[in-house]
Amino acid sequence: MESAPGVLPEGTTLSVEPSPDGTTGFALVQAVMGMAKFEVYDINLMVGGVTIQPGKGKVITIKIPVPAGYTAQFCTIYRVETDGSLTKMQAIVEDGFFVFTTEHLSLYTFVQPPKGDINSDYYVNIEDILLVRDIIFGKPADDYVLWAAGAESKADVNIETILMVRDIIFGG
Ligand SMILES: [Ca+2]
Repeated sequence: MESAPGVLPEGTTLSVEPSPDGTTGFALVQAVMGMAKFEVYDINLMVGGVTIQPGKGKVITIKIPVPAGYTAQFCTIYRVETDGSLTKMQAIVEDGFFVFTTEHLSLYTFVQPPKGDINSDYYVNIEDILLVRDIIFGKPADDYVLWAAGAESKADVNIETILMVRDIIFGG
């Protein structure tokens, strides 16, 4: 955590607690994240055991280590609002950390699309197969698309890719 001098009271510490499967926070995210892989964290500022907010207009920088098994560049960080909706955060990846700024601390989640999810909507379905077909027929593929397709280069996106996505759809 970083903040400009004077933004936070003396003795403020940052608490980052995982919200595992079975918690309300986890269930909120699970309800909207489809087939994606995600982690949920409860991030709070504490002074003397009491949770505080930075306060209006006071921005702090949060750094969370990228956990094992995640490809950071293809993850998105969201703040989980009290109504269960998600707000996308502008985050960067720096030295193995997700780094983002916020004025409000609560639950945060970082989400990685499932393999085969070519259009990055967190589900693998027929739309993704149609996109693979489009790429085979010449549509460009960026780094994310190649990752989701399990391909090294655009030349590796072929009928095998379609069969792979099909297997994912059918639980393969
Ligand atoms: Ca998809």
